[in-house]
Amino acid sequence: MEERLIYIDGDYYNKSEAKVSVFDHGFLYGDGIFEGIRAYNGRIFKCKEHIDRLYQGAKAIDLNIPLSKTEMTEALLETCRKNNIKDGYIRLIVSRGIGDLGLSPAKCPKASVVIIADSIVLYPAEMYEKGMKVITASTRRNNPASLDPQIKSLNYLNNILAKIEANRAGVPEAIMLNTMGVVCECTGDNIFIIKDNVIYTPPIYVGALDGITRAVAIELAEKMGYKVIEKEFTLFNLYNADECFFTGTAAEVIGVTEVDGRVIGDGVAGKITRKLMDVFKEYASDQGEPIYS
Ligand code: PXG
Repeated sequence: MEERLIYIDGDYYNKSEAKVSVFDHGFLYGDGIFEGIRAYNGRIFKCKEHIDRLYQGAKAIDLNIPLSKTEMTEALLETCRKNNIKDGYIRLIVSRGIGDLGLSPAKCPKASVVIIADSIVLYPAEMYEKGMKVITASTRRNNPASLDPQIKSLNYLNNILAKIEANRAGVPEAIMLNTMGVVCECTGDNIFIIKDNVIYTPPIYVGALDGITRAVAIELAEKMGYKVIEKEFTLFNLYNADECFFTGTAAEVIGVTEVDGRVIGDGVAGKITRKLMDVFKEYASDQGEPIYS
């Protein structure tokens, strides 16, 4: 395959030549934001939603993105075209840009925009069939008063610490609680549980990313006739749920069958979860911003 072409601040570089400065505050301090976006069937899935979330994150960290939303969308589409993307994964990064060795963003005159359009490695197909075994991390999700998990920031150490716990336990994902013990989300996925045919997901304010796949899952589940309630719950409720599933751009919708050694429901991906997985797949296949006219 030809080498990937990476967008950096308006120019395209071969993957091997695509480099940013070691003085970029994204590198020095994790100062910046990013989005992980999917393309299905030659369309960017939920393009506007990802762009909107990026600009909201920028607002929250007081970062001025040097492109309009329209220009950003065009850059995304063009990067996909240059890489012949039909189905793929797009990583959009906006860093604070080049500054000096001090913390202050005031020393960074211009934010930097990077777009990578590549393929994506999914969880093994078998895991979608059989469901996933996971653990709860001892690392708590960032307190929104310190660093709001709604900001998809370049500082993912909180999530990475939880992921290390998952790796050590030999499972692919970890559930994260807030400092009060309320279930928030996972390292890269939102979480849902189902009890007596009602679907529950934590409200965003407990400390979670306002996931775009989460919103789609809520919309589709409601269209299917299920009641979806945003409500706080604890591990007790999770262990005793009939079904559990995760949502995320990378994972899509995936069933969870075991948490901390407790079997969820009857130990296979639940009935409602499986229906939702199918409905999601169908919905995602013909939605989004067309890459090729
Ligand atoms: N919570 C967190 C902390 C995330 O990072 C989600 C929830 C799901 O949100 P979306 O909007 O994607 O439904 C995320 C998203 C990766 C990767 O490469 C991670 C995400 C998205 C895409 C790729 O690990 N996390």
